[in-house]
Amino acid sequence: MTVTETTAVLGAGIDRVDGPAKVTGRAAYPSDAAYPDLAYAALVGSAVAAGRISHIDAAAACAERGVLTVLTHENAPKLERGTSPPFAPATPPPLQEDRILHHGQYVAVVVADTPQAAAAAARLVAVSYETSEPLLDAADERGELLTDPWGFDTQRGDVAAGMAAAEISYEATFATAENTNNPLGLFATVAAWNGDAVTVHDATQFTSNVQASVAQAFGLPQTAVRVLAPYLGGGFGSGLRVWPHTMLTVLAARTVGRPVKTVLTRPQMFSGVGHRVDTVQTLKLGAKRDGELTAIDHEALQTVALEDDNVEPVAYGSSVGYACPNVSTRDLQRRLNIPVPGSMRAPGEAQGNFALESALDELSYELGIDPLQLRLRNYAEQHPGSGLPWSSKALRECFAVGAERFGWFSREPAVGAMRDRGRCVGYGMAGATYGWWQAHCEARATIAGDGSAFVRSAANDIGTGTYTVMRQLSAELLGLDPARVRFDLGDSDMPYAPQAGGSGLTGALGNAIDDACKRLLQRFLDLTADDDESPLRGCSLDDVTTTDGGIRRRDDPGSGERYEAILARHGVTDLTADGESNPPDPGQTGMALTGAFGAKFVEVRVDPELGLLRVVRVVSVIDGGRILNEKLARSQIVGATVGGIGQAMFEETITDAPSGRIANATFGDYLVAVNADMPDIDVVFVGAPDRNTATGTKGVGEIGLVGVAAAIANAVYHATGRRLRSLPITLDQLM
Ligand code: MCN
Ligand code: MOS
Repeated sequence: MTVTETTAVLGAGIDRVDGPAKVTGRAAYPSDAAYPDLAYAALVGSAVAAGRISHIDAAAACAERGVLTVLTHENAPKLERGTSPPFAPATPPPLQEDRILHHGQYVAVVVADTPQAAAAAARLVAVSYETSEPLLDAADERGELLTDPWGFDTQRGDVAAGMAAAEISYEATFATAENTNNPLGLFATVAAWNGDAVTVHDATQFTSNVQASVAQAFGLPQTAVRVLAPYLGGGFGSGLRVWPHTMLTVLAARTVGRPVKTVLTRPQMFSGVGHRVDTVQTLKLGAKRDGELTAIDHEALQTVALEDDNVEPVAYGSSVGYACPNVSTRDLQRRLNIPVPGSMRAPGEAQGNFALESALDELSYELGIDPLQLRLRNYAEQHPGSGLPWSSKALRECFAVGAERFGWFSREPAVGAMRDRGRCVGYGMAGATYGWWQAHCEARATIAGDGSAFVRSAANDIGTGTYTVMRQLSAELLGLDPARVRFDLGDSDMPYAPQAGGSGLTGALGNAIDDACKRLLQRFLDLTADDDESPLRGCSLDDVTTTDGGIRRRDDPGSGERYEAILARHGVTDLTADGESNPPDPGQTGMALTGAFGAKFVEVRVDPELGLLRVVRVVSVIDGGRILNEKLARSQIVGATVGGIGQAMFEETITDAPSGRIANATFGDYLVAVNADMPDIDVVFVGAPDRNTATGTKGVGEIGLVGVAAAIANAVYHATGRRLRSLPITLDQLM
């Protein structure tokens, strides 16, 4: 009963099942939650980045018509810090003291009858500060330096010996800018108390954790907190953590005794829901003349907020990318007076891969080896750290198929040798690996009396397609038409689910549903076990298949029964089973935990006089294990490629010194890649079902972004001879 093949229901891809609700406006996003008597909160942010509040005067704001209350550190009740599951650590609880840790830190919440009244009164809250000099720069040595903050550093072999054995050595420093996630949907929270229990509608990628976190912060049992998050207007990682505005909304609603809604402003989205940290990275490589790597040494310094535990393995990725015997990777953090960071699509890999894949490109020129050949020369046949076999790896095929589709072999190897109508033409490529972050997940499956299915889990669909692929998967497992399966998510009353993050939800949830459906089938077989009237009498799970709305014998596909017939005959109204999935244990499976792989090929054109850079073609070949819905998976890779182009060429969050204010916190000033910047994006999936889990999927949400920036920078070098080691690549660097 394992689903590993492409079937009529799975693979090719059906349209999004939530599409009609979204385009007709029926899909209720968190900010759409409506309550009679709803009040509105507006948040006041600190105007300085460091120091303390010397005086705060809310009298003028309180006196405004329609204002219900103003909460500040002087009158806010105590809040505990929320829960900290991996990759979604709790943020410091708001309004607990007079210290200021960053610009934009919430110093007051104004609650009023209308959003307009709240926003107007928020401007009347008078705050005086005792300012101290903020730490804003990663290079500022006064900021505390954390080494190996999460135990991710890796050490294998002997890097010094590897360097000594090298015939050619390489060292360079790379820098990547701070980026901001910028989902289109402004994050919002609506909180409504009912006695001692609270319902929270929240913009989140992790419903179950908002429930646990709010419960912990407010000293409630989890059963007193219900979190609803059926839709999210994008997240790209910013919805992984529970942010202060969520806690403040719950607090405000309790204070005024009415439901309260908070919708962040766009500038607050820059300081209040995380960002991709900037990095400075030093990369050293040692190699033989034939291209064999003898040593990799990667040290990455990233920034982090004061009193925060953001996690971002930047250098770490260099330990698993290639088959090098001597590797050291070290991640360092500098604590600064900056807003709390968070994950942004492919956190860590996005920055670290840029350094590694740029460095390999440079090395290939020094060695006179084709960049693609250099990657193949160092192909990791086993997981380089553990030596265990991969549970699936088709990176070689990614390279081969990509090179073929792109026309890599027609590339003129010399720098600046390719021209077209006055433009310098460059071909660049990069390899991409993504980690494996599947977490414990639960699901519940029911077959109703009419033979239709009802499957649920507290998981999230953040625009990815969870609703669709889980309905498909359930239909396939139970042998039902997808139209007869209702799959629902986004409610913390449903079985626990981990974050839609780390590209791990499809694996975690898919395998939990697989387990639930198998247990459900077992319950049916328990009913028919000694049922003389059933053709399934005595059958075990291994003896049957599911199709046409019921169960059939494998040895005699003509004999079987529909679910409703079994239920009716036994006088049972419906049957339910709970299932779960856990990360496979390499100690038991003998296989490494294996994420997605990819190969990126890019063509750029550079105007040699104006420095104008255009990406004209991207070929992205991905090994995502078994693909559940190719249409949606492709959409993931296209979207992530757009994000990668943004990272490479446009996105840069700029902090003003010494105020610590984000200087470009609007869509007018913060550039993202738009339609007019988009090249032709060709996406291909290769590979086989992953052997580590029942459903055989690997994540595809982030791998599409990894490698795009390096491939672009490498293509720029090929076109122009300019080696650009800092992102974003801007016009002035190319003049
Ligand atoms: N899929 C598939 N076959 C697979 C794996 C995935 O068909 N083998 C498809 C499915 O449609 C699935 C989607 O790809 O819903 C993403 O699955 P997965 O890779 O498991 O990623 P998650 O469900 O964990 O989603 C999170 C991931 C991350 S970490 C970020 S960041 C991100 C991303 O997804 N943010 C997104 N994609 C996004 N897409 C949209 N529209 N909006 C975001 O904010
Ligand atoms: Mo994705 S950055 O792990 O939500």
